[in-house]
Amino acid sequence: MFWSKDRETMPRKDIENLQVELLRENIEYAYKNVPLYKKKFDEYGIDKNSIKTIEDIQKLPFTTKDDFRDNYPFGLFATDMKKIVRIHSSSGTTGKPTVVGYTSKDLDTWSNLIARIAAAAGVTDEDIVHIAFGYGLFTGGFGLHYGLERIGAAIVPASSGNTKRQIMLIKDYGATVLVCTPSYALHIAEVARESGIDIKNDLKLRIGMFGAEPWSNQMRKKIEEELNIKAYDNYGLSEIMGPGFSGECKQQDGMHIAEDNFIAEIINPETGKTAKKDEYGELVITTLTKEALPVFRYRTRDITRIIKEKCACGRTFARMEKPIGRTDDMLIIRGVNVFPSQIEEVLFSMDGVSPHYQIIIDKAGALDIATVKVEANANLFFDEMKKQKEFLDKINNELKSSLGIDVSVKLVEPHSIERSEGKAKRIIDKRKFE
Ligand code: DLL
Repeated sequence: MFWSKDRETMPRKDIENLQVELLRENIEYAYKNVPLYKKKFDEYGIDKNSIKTIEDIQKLPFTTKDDFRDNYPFGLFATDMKKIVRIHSSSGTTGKPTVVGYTSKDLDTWSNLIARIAAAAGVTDEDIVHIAFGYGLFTGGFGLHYGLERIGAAIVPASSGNTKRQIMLIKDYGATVLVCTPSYALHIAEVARESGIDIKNDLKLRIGMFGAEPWSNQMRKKIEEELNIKAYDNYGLSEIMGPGFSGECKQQDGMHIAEDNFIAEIINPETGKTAKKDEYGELVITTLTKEALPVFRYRTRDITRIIKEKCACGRTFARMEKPIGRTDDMLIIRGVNVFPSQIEEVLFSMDGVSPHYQIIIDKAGALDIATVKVEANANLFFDEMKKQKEFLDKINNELKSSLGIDVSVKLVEPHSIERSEGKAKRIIDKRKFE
């Protein structure tokens, strides 16, 4: 299903022409209204005439999280506060949060972009949508809310917390769509099962729209089986708007990027150079229609790749693959680069472990050491030492053959890893406390 078919099926040439036109306008707009961009563009000798083709975007300087920090709280806003009607911010574990603002035009654009990804996942005005993202400074709750409302669905703004109550509401109100993080979806399934709910018969859920954290295709399979739904991924980040940047269609084969509102690039995170076609690298995003907060070449630190081939659904917008992780979360274990998501894929492909895990990273000299804590299934021979050892050896071998490294795996009791109601805390990096 399409929300804005003319746009979503534009010939690629027209998409690029539109991007060039909007980028040129946006450079002029930011130059006039944002001191940081005036300074950066002067330094780089950039004006709108520097952009003739889409590749010319590579002439522009990057924007980073530090630019947001240095201009905290409102220094990057391009409009005066009178025009700002909403403020969100990213959680940020250390230091000041990243603050983002929206004009009413921005909120309108945002709702349409969410409506687009929801329609692509098959949500209609007949659906009852349970939103279990936190409503607050986080962009997830309010972002999804207004877009789904625009589709005409009935929204249950449950917000996060109190999982048992959430399940009661999902059941009693007959929710057909669940919106939250993938890790919370699994937790909801777990608590529902334990509370004696027969998910297939007692619940009416049919679609999940999950995002805000990395999750593997194996995890998707688990969620789909456990909740008896189709689970669709969507991606975004506060700095460029929030959710709505990209989302999956029925093919579940990459998230279509709203290329009429953003330019997406992939760069080599070390050199900053544009990656080759189909290559993995860091996603860099330029906004084309944001009024309150235009951002040029924002370095997301998320590692993914972009596929431009036409999708079977008919959309021409390029797709991004599920991000495999963040550059900040990449481990170098004995010289091998590893992302936590690769460890997740191996764990989830094994019978006997539950989908709850944590990776603890420490340093021994110059080397990173990773220990994976994973919960055994309740019925996994917890007292039988020999069988347990055999099982651990099997996981270790599996990890070694698929990642080429040794990680030590610890089986822990069911329920001993903390469940999250928002983004799961998968990585405990002890190196950062040194
Ligand atoms: O997480 C926006 C969002 C809300 C997206 C709801 C989707 C649904 P932030 O809190 O600023 O914004 O965090 C952004 O989360 O840079 C990624 O590292 C990660 N992330 C978001 N979506 C995905 C996804 C929201 N689908 C950061 N897959 C991003 C993998 C994701 N990582």
